[in-house]
Amino acid sequence: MASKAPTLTVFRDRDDPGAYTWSPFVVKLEARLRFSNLPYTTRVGTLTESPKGKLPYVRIEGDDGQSSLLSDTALITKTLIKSRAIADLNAKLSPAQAATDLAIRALLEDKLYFMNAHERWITNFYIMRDQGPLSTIPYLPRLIIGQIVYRKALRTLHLQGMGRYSPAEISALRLETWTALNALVGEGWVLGGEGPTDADACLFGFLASSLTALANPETTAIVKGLPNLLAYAERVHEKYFSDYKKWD
Ligand SMILES: N[C@@H](CCC(=O)N[C@@H](CS)C(=O)NCC(=O)O)C(=O)O
Repeated sequence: MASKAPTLTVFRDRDDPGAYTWSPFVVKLEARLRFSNLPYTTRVGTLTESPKGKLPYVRIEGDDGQSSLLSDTALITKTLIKSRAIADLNAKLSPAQAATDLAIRALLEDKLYFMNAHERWITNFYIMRDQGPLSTIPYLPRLIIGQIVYRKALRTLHLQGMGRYSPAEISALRLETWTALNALVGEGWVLGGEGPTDADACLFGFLASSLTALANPETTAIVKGLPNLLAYAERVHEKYFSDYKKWD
């Protein structure tokens, strides 16, 4: 499978080696790398250095000394598959299974993500500001940057559509979504095969970040009440992330 492994650095939202970050996309990427046994190191990144202005991004250094920065978890995965640094975990899926895998990722990344964003940036804004991603900024500038980020979150959620639902409607959507995901995972992987696929990396990313972030108490309570999802998260943690601090 693998050609010579590149040296990989994952730039994350948090400088806390040995801990999950609050970003579901960061955990998704780390899970995807671990599913393929590709070693990596982590560092804190900034949105301004990220090629697409989002976290995570990676630095890939080849044995020819060339290095490049790359954003977007799906594009990073595809690039690493193409260079044969990681296996294509979806290669053996039937077209219908591949469509399901893609649909699950879209549900998480393009729908649930915005329910999370509402819970974190609107309902629990002060936790995000003072204990979450903005907490490393000195207090006075943090107040100003916090306001800018809050207004940006409101605008984004309105444009995306999630912001037009009432908090009660978002809560109902959130419960419906996590309950549906709970029905997907039984004893094994999302698609029921012998090993994980891309949808598993994504689901675990959303689960671990939801279980460890302080700014989504409603989501944490929902997930903790769904036994299949909780058991799934624990299985993946034990097998692939036993060096990381687990959720309480
Ligand atoms: N499609 C991207 C999404 C990444 C993403 O949305 N990351 C969030 C953190 S969880 C981010 O960087 N948000 C900052 C912003 O949008 O300004 C991926 O798969 O990497």
